[in-house]
Order: sequence, then structure tokens, then C-alpha cells
Amino acid sequence: MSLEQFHIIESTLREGEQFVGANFTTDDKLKIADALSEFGVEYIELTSPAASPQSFEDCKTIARRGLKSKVLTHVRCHIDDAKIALDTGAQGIDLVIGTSSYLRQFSHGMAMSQVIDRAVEVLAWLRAQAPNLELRFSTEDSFRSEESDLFRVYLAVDQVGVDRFGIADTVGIATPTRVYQLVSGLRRLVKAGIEFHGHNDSGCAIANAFTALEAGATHIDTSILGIGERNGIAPLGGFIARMYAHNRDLVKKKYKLRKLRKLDEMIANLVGIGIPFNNYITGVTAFTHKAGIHAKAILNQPETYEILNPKDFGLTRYISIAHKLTGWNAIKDRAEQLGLTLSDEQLKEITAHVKAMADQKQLDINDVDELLHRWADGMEAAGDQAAK
Ligand code: HCA
Ligand code: CU
Repeated sequence: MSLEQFHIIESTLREGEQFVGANFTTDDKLKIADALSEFGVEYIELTSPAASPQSFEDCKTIARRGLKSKVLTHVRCHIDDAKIALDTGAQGIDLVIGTSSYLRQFSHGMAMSQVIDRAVEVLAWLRAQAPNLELRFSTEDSFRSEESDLFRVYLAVDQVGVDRFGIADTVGIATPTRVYQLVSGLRRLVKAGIEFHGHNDSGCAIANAFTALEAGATHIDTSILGIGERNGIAPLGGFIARMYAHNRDLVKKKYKLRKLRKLDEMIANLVGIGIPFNNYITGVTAFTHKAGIHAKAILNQPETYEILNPKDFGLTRYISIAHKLTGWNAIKDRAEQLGLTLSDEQLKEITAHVKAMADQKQLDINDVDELLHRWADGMEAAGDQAAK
């Protein structure tokens, strides 16, 4: 079943290079490729070697680097590009051609029959040159293409023989139901692998990737922090979170999860963005609990409100207590962290105090700590006495 046997095609060095803030140097690319390989992604996809002379050189260098991940390069379905791609020494080539009427009219200008002829020509040529090369053929803008056109081209390509078909939701229009339908349709038709590449314009990228696997896809495209054209594709960390929620042991075995934070930080720094506060796993609030009711349960059994264990990612949870929604269990936990001895009655009074203070002003943890220390030192009690 694909959900238990999926592969990640990490495209930070291809789709991610298409992010407006990305301008990776050779050194950056090597750093990213090494880190991804260490993390454990099965494939790394690189920008077309036809894009620029340096892109070609970088493809060759990364292909020869002896990474644990397989190295793929990505080119238009064109014989000239295919020749250059072959010269890079990459272990696989990802070919793509537009099949929607938008792309046929306003991009490459080919009719569907020409698209099919081109696909067959390029794939047959590559197969003849390099019988062991991993070949993938993908249809750009699949979800605004006619299904009958897609199946015509997939069947023709299948006759030539490819290792993998790609279904690309180029504009982020697909929903999980549509993904399920198209992927399972192709699954019934061919034996080769199926890759899903989903953009996130309408927020479905991760759900679509997961559904693609449920429908029989075998490979998922991601990029670190989701960077890519416009608002990007399924983010590596978010996809990992989804798969971990499905099968924790498998994901822990496949990937070095503690390296995720560094990956996200590295890319954020290189492309000049911050990690969003609500980012999957590595966002600053991803493991922060606030309401007293949540805090109490979390302290008793973290799984009550956490499907991801922060420890597995080398991270820690944080319980926010300096606010009016706080609860005495959380305040008690804080007192214990500070090594203070206070009775339950005292802690409940302190909690009431914190809530009253929070109604008046914005508190921070120091306000709570100070209050706890004052009570523990007996000052509050002494003050109470003096007042009487
Ligand atoms: C692109 C388009 C692409 C290709 C995906 C694929 C897309 O080249 O920028 O090769 O499967 O989203 O359609 O990224
Ligand atoms: Cu894309």
C-alpha cells in the first residue's frame, strides 16, 4: 500500500529555486543537497541544466556527490533539453509537458496529438540512450486538462515504458476528491510509479498529497517550507507531520526528524523569510498550549492535545501560563519547575491573582514567577497578617 511505501521527491533545488526570494549559489545548493540527503529524502530534484551554464555545472557536481538520495533533474519534454539532462549524469530525468488548453494555447502552442508524439519521441530516445536511467513523464496543469487527453498521453507513454508518471496540480486547483479520482484512474491503467506534485494556492497541497497516496501514488513532491512558484507546493515539514500522524514508527525510521528544524531555518535564512508562527512542527507556537483546561490535560498526558511528539523532532512543548485563561494545574507545574513549595490552596489563590492581574494588563512569565516567589517566601502571607 502506498501510504506505507511512499517516497519523497524533494524539490527545494528545483521548484524551490522558482520561489521569488531564492537565488542559491553553488555552495548553497551543496549545503541544501547534503542536508536533505542526511535527513533521508529518497530523491532530490534539481533545476533544469538547460536553465543556465551554472545550473548545468551544479547538476553535474551534485549528481557526482555520492549522496544517499537519488539525484534527478527536471526538464521540458524536448529532445534538446533531454540531451543536456543526460550529460549531467543524474540518476533520473523528470520530463514535463503542459496538457491543459491554457498551456497548449498560451505556452507551447501544441495540439494534443503533437504533445503525444513529442512525449513518445523524447522518451523513446532517452530509453535508447540510457536503458537504466529512471524516467518520469508528467503532465503540467493536469487538473485543468481533459481526462481523456491525459489518459491518451499516459497510455502512449506507457507503451514506450517509463518508471513513473507525474500528475501536477500546477495551479493549486485540485481538491482531495479530484486527486483521488485521477490518481486511482491512472493507478488502474498503469503499473509504473505515480508521482504527485501539488501547489498550495488554495491550501490543499498536503491533503492532496496524502490523498494521492491513498489512491495509489508512490512518490510525493515537496520543498522545504513549501517554497516555489507563487505560494509554493506541499512543504516537507507539513507533509512529514501528516505522514507521522498516519504512521509514526515508519516516519521515524525513514527520516532523521531532529534535522527538520535546521532544514527549515537554513532555507528561511537563505531566501530571506521567517518561519511562520503556525508552521507545521517548527513554527514557534506549534507545541504551545494556553488554556488552563488544555494545560491540565497536557501535564497529565501530552497526547490528549498533541498528535506530534515534540521530542521526536528534538523540540520541546511550552505551556503558556501568564494570562486570564490560565489554570492552577499549570501554575502548580511552574512552581515545581522553580523548585517552590506551595500548597494547593495557595496555588489556587495565586491563580486567581494572575487572572485578576491579566484583566488589567498584558502579563509575561516574569510576573507569574515573581508572584510565585513572593508567596513561597511567605511575603504575601506576612503582608496579609500586617494588613489585619
Ligand atoms: C514547472 C511546472 C511544475 C512541474 C511539475 C512536474 C508544475 O515546471 O514549473 O514536473 O510534475 O507545477 O506543473 O512545477
Ligand atoms: Cu510546480
